[in-house]
Amino acid sequence: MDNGNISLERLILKLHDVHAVKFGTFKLKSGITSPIYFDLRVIVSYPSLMNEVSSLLFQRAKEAGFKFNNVCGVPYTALPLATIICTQNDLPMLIRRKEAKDYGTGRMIEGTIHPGETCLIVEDVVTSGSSVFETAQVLQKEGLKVTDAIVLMDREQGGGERLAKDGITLHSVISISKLLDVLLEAGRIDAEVAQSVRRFIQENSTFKPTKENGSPAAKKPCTSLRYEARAQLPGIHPMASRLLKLMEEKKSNLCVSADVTDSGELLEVAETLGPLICVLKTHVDILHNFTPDTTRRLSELADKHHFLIFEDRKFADIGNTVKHQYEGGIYQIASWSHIINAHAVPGSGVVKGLEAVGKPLDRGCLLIAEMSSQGSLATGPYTQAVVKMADEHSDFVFGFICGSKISGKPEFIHMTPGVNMQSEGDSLGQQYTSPEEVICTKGSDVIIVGRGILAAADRVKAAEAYKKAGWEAYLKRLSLTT
Ligand code: 5BU
Repeated sequence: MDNGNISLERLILKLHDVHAVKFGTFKLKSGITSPIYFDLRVIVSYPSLMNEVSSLLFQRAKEAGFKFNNVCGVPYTALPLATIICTQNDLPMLIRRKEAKDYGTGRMIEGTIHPGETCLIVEDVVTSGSSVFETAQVLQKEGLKVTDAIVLMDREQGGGERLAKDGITLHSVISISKLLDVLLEAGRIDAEVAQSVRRFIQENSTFKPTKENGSPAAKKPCTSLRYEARAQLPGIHPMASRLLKLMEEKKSNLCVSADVTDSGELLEVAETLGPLICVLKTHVDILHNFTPDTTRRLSELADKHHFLIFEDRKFADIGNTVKHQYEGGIYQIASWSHIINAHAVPGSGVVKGLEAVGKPLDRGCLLIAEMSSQGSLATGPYTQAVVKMADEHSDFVFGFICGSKISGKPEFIHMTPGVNMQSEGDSLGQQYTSPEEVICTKGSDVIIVGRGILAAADRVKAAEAYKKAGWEAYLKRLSLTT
């Protein structure tokens, strides 16, 4: 165990000692009843605790490795924490006023502002991320850049994802999972309490766009940029640019998931639905009669009907193995699939291995950040880590498989499976939403539809309906944000 871990555990116990974290039944601002409550305001009465919290916050910022020129605490609890960080590390501080002065300058920020500089935000507890976001907006209005926020306690209820949508990475010192583990091990709480808190957190993500939780994501539609404008962004990945242009040309954000087991049928789907789609997704290993001729003819159809091929192989091994899986074997995926996807579980080696094969062939990769299936473990901090991995490998990674817009960068493409206009799910855990929900409310870019089209009596008619619904949702999103 390193020193960082030792002091983190000690800190958690101290926070519990001073009742900064409480267990019981608490009515929150939102009206929801919570089994856990944080009151970090009490720590101002404990100077050594204030120093400890401040140094762990600063240490976390250093570990995250980004650069900043100023520090601003979210009023009020984080104000003294920001002060300590700044005085101890010789950093300029900015103070955000809660209300503008009605005399003098009327300014919302106190301190010397140098537009173009970066300001780190410090906060005590994050639930939905809205307080951090409001502070960021005020700083950004003054010409400051806000890319990162540090928080002592992340309640893991969607604040990180919500901020990521606005281009702010949230770094936390203590996650609620860590807090529960430490308190449980120290005998401060029992397994039942820990379990009830875990359940509460899972069931009350503020990021889920429901009316009940009044999530900002529910109220605020996402990106206002047109696909064609995003295609022109400087530095955009060529595959993202190609896809965005193609979507605008064909007026289609529909990817058909051609989950058929016969090669002839796959080619027929490509021939008949090709004109209506931007991407054709395959699972080549479910074909019972695959030959290299299948993918040769599929490539011809992709050229003829202007769509991209996406082999949904979900690479998830060490770099050296995925290189062989991508390039070789019977399927030789790299030779015909424009797009592939990968799980981030193995760490960045998986992307490096795939990139070594795919980059010279001008291919692109999507990272699986969330899954549509019930009980998926790809949520919260995992999803955030995937976004970070994509940022670090944007030479090859050009987007995500996800349920909603998870990155604030318009260069990244968001593709969402689990779309069906007739059904709510299947008996094996698949969960469906509508094209409108995916594109307009959740801000994703591409709908991925399998059985919604394949199981229809008339596949062309069904594909036309999904194409229309997806495009109308995109136009609605534009109209709501312009
Ligand atoms: P469906 O028939 O629309 O349920 O098919 C969805 C397709 O998308 C299917 O090929 C899955 O393998 C794929 N998929 C998914 O459904 N959910 C995910 O999270 C991922 C892929 Br990743």
